[in-house]
Amino acid sequence: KDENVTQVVQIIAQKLNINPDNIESTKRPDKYKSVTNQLVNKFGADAGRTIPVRNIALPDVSLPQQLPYNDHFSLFVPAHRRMAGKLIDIFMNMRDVNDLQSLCSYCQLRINPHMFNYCLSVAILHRPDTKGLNIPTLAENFPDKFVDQKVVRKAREITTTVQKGERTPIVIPQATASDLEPEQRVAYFREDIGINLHHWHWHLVYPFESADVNIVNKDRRGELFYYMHQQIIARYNTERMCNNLARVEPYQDFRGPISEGYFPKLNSQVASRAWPPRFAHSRIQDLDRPVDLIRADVYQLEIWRDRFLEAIEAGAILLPNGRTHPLDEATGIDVLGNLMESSIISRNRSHYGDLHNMGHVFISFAHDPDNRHLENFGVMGDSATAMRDPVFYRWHAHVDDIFNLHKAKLPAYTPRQLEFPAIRVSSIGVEGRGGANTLRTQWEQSTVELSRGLDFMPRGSMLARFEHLQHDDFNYVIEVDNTSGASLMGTVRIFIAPVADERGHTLPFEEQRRLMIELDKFSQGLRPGNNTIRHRSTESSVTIPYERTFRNQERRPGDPGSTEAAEFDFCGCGWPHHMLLPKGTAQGYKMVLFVMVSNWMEDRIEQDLVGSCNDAASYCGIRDRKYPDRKAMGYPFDRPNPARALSDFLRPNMAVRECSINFTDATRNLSFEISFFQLEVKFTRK
Ligand code: CUO
Repeated sequence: KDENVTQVVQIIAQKLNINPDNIESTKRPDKYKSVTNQLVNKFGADAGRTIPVRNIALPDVSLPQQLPYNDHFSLFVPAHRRMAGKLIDIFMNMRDVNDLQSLCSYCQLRINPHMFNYCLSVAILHRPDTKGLNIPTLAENFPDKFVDQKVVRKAREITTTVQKGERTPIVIPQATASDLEPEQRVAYFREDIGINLHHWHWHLVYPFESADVNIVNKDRRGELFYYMHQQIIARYNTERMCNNLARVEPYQDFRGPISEGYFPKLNSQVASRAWPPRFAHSRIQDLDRPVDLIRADVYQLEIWRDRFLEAIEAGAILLPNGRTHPLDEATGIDVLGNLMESSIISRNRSHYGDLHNMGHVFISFAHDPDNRHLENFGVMGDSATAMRDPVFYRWHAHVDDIFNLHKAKLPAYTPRQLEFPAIRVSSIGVEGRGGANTLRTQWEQSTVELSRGLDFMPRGSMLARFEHLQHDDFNYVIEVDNTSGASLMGTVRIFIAPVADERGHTLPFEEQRRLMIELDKFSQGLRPGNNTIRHRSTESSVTIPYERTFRNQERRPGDPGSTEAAEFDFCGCGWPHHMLLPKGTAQGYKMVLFVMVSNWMEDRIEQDLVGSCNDAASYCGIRDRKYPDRKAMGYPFDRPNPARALSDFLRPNMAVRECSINFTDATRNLSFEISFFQLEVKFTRK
């Protein structure tokens, strides 16, 4: 074997759209050479680095290979999940990084690229020897899941016809529908690249299936599934209200039509197919798709749902051995979350089934339930694209309603559970460029580099511009009085929520609490006497910086800057900072800012956080650690309370402030350059 040839193939083959059959032929040295020569000719001097590949005894990858190379891959389709679970295990069990690399070289052109990318990303996130390794975000490898097909086509055209220095950026169109479609008003949220990347990354950190149960069974995983998606619904509903839309209607009548249509305007490069649309008023139907090994009736979804309702009503779930397990205050939501999702740590999958995942599947095949048109699933079938579709929020609103039934069974928090004796919060406010208690939002234009995500040919830079929501940075200013005479530690929890419903009526507590958006949570030392806490919005425990959403520097442990690189794997999970605040309105959208200081001694989890990424822990948890707050996620708004209004709920250690979010329909002069391939971000503020 010619080792140099092996090396060159491993690097270059991945960059080119090679027919896998040609690569199969690499087993035979003569053909192998001819392919290599082709590659070298095509790629030329740009192949600057070679990677030696160890010859290993290959594990059996026949199960994952059953998914055709050019098909779509869905985490929600049970058969795909099983194949992916197997591949994750194979990757996890490789002896060391070199063996893993050899296996990857083998798999790369034999395994469906979407599944390969997903499983390798999960393995890199979870193997102890790859923890410092940066994983490429999906936007790098598959920009076609994030960008209008017209843009990709245009970019190809320009890179072949226009000289490098003479290209002007393509503008990524914002509209997937016209003004006739009211849902279009919140398309900037649904189709935001950062939001969709967050969602994909979250499901990567919390995979459904693996033989290594530790990968799936993370601390309070089921509860985080509930909470992260609950927050998405709270944010989306607020966003809708800013745009004169009513809160989302839960999708609960599985026999009724789905009034919203969605035409994604995305084209899959791997499958060379447009992502199928869903026409308005479609209904989900019984599925019989042998090609996906799916045969399921809508009736099944209803049965599973009814079993959840029964369990919640009874306050206990049924276990496979016929016994029951109580849904208690501390762990009930976690148990339910795992049953609902469902993952392999569901306590009784044969009884409670696969409600949430199969909801995605039924909806995503509404256009072709029996495969008669040979169409693939719609965007709801892929965690990287699902949030683009209005029906995603309708489905998750229903899922959230079910969780909320359980929360409603729990006793309301007592004053003792809410108060922090000796601590009085006298005020909260915000200060920023908008002046006191006024937050400002506007559009911002960013530039993405598409050239390397097109077809991996060295064509020179090709930029595309897109617009997204942005807000001015601000500070929270919180006045806290500590009368204990000693220093104390507090947990500061900050939320924001609308004050009025769609018709302008003041929101009752029960509705408002479900719209509470977590903005930040941090621990804070409190000296005896008055304390003025100034805390920057950019330090939010919910978000990751805009640059990190897209960033992917190719660094490895040991490389210069690797300490920083170590932060970029798990840390890709996090709500994108540019979407921290709702859009607001031109007149100023009234919201209430809420702060609570609770006793950190009761909240804290004793654990070492050195070297771990924890800056978006609220929605993502902390890698290999416990969720860093003992309280229920969403506390103190996770359960109902007899209070009629927020003002009745307040205790001395809480404060509120009405503020307004003022939106300016203009584009801020801030430019970013993001390469989809390297995801290297440069930005300059002018
Ligand atoms: Cu994240 Cu339904 O769980 O998409």
